[in-house]
Amino acid sequence: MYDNIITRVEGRVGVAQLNRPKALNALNRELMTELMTALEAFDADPAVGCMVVTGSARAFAAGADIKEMADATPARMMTGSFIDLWDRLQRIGKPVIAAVSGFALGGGCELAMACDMIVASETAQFGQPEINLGVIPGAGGTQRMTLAVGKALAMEMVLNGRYLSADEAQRYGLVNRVYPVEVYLEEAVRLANEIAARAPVALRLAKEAINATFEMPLRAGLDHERRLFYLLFSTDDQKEGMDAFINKRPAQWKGQ
Ligand code: DAK
Repeated sequence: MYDNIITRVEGRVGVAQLNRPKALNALNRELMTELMTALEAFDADPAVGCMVVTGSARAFAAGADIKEMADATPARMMTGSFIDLWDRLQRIGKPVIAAVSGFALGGGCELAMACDMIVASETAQFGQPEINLGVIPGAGGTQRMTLAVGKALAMEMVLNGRYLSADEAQRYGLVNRVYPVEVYLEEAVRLANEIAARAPVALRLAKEAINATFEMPLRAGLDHERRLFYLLFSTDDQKEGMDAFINKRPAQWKGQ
């Protein structure tokens, strides 16, 4: 069905695996189009509760495709809808986990950071080496990396091309969990299935509320959170969850 990615459903988890091994999963337009189409299809599928985006053991993704970008002009980049593809990820309502092994560089690192959580293998390397190409990150690297690891380290990474190992990335708050390369993907899917078993509408709104932190001042974020909280009292799942607690039984979520 796709040429540059492989998709499958494991339990209630939609897995999208980047598959351009010869280019270390460099993110060209075709791959990004397929990835966004696949994630949107998972988002619309009630059998899927959470998603995992992954690559290979050697490379999550070594960045945007430098060969595709080399001759670009500003006008072509602005009008070429490449940026729109990246923006589509922000409109996915269900949680998305990046399962990262090997190189996560440039756009690869930005793609992982645009997901909601990162599970890494011990061999993962995170970096924003665009400075070596005479450019800077263009898909969130200067913003999300700084928010994740702080100004001091972000400056080193973006100005001087410093990579973070998986352990460093976890220590500095970029990565949720680190596992041996043999099991990182399985563990990411296990975590995703745990999340997928939770109340679906609450999951969506929880993700939306946390992500609002990066868009709004605190007062507006608190007000937004409260409105989402009130909204959940219109769902069957809220009634079910609280009744299940009171009657000491497991809740049965309907996603309504
Ligand atoms: N693009 C195209 N091809 C790539 C690539 C890339 N980013 N990375 C690797 N490849 C290709 C290599 O050219 C090589 O192909 P052949 O020569 O065999 O045909 C093959 O993958 C294997 O790579 P190497 O031979 O280089 O393998 P090594 O193990 O020696 O080195 C490496 C691995 C990952 C250290 C090295 O390949 C490397 O440094 N790659 C480039 C990393 C990089 O600079 N990434 C940042 C790219 S700039 C935006 C959206 C996104 C972006 C910007 C804006 N908007 C929406 C506005 C993102 C920009 C970037 O990511």
